[in-house]
Amino acid sequence: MTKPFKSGFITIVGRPNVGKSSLVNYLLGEERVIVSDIPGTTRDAIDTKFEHDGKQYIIIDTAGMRRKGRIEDLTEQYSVIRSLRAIDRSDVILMLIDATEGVTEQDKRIVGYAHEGGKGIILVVNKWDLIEKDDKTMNLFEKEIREQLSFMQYAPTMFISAKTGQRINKILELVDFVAEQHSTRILTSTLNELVREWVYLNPPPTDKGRRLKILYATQAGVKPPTFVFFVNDHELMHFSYRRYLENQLRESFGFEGSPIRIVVRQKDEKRE
Ligand SMILES: Nc1nc2c(ncn2[C@@H]2O[C@H](COP(=O)(O)OP(=O)(O)OP(=O)(O)O)[C@@H](O)[C@H]2O)c(=O)[nH]1
Ligand SMILES: [Mg+2]
Repeated sequence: MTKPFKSGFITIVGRPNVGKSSLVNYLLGEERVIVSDIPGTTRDAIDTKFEHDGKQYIIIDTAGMRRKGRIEDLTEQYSVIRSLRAIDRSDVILMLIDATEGVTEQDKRIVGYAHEGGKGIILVVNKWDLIEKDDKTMNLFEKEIREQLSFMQYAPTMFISAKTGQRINKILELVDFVAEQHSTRILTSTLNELVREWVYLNPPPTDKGRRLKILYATQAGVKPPTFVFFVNDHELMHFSYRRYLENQLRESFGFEGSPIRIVVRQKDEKRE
């Protein structure tokens, strides 16, 4: 039996010269797109279909995006738009970070766009071959990334070399895993059982004598997983409690590499 087609669209993003096209070529096993050490080589977002392990993928190589203020010519503006549209069309984003430069402001902006768009995200540190390392280097680097991109603790990281091929064979496995997490559906009954438990363990604080009540919850969608909590009064849902619920959802279900959304709806209730 063939596995269901899940991992659809992958887009590779990152600043100019980080190695996006090199990675695409390595994954395809051929020199499909142009690689050069001149930043700005790729001008257009190029879609390539390929198969791996009986599964089909479409991978999009994008033009490296520069800092906003420096975008002068129209061709470049157009290629930025194409890169953003490529993100919109994909399920999983491979965000390439240059090991020799660390996370840049531009990286934060691109990854922020993918996060807001609810995309599956993997942080891929490329050019790992250029780093002088000992047994602590990877952990330190990872810690640094987590600090820089504090809003996306959920994204897994990988350390690769698109030049030597180091760990590239693991990328598609991780893409499949994140795509699965990104489209996970939780049974309403399971969800509500857990929500009751979470509220019991940590009841919402009162606000001017009134307490938030969660009446029930349901998953409204996937890609990204979106949860609707029906409550007695939406103004009583504070940021900290929302974060508590998000943490509990992640603890129970993982959703690795995927943002999750929480929507709060007020449900009018008869007075007791
Ligand atoms: N040492 C080393 N060099 C790399 C690696 N990946 C890419 N390069 C080199 O970095 C340069 C840029 O690679 P590209 O793949 O063209 O980079 P890109 O991100 O597609 O660049 P743009 O299309 O200009 O945005 C080339 O000279 C590559 O050979 C790597 O993992 N290690
Ligand atoms: Mg390129």
